[in-house]
Amino acid sequence: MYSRISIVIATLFLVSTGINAATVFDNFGPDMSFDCCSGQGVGSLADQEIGFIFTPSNSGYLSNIYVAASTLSGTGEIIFTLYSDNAGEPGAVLEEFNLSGLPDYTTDFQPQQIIASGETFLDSSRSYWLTASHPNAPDISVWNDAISGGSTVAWRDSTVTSWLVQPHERQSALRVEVSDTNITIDIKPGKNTENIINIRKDRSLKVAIIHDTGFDATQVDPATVTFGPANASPTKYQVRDIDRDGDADMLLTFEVKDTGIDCGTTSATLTGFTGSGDGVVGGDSVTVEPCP
Ligand SMILES: [Ca+2]
Ligand SMILES: [Ca+2]
Repeated sequence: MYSRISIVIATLFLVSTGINAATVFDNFGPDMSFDCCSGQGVGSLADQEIGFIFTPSNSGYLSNIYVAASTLSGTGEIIFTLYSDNAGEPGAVLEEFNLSGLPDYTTDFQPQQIIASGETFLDSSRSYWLTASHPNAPDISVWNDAISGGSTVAWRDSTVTSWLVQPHERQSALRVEVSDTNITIDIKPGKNTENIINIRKDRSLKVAIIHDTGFDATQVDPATVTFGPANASPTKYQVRDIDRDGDADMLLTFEVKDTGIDCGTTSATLTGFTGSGDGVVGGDSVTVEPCP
């Protein structure tokens, strides 16, 4: 299914922009700056959730989100949820991201990178909502504001069954990046589908980019590939027919310690570019052991 869609989208990009579209929404200031000392607090009321609507400037598969999130009290966790837009308010949940270990509010910190699954397609003719909520209310975390810009926010708490949508003088800090093409990757190709990674014993990890209808895996430039929560670069690569279907796939090797895969990791995403500059993204599940 995705192969045909991918071809169409890649073609549209070449026609419409001529370049790979990476950043499709960004309200960070120079050097990823944001407001240290203003933001949307979530968690103070049970299940409070707040977010704003944005429209991507180009279409593509969601690969990365950057936010600035901090903790005011409690466990330092926050949940970001991406929704489709349903007649001016958040509709269906498209993807959810949990962040933990947030830095303290009003301190100087780097924005957080959230690596998406690569499966969610963002359409530039549509709008989307990204909201923040707290898994442990009444602990409070903060989605820090951008330096400038207002927005339309949607808000709800446990006493409100529907969304309240209203204008707001601020906008939360957000960068959204997409890739043109969703690709099929196979972590530990040929092994069982659980993709078990022993983080004590395994030193290297093999990941295959599979040649699919409409996507030639050998077109990926290995030098542009990053993998896992820590954006590891491959230590080596080779072109081989991994799935034995007669066409050439690409096999990449990573050092496990470079990938950032750890207890709590349940999937890993690979991104890269083809020689002609199209962004590619794909994900696969992992099972990490030994873990408590
Ligand atoms: Ca596998
Ligand atoms: Ca093959």
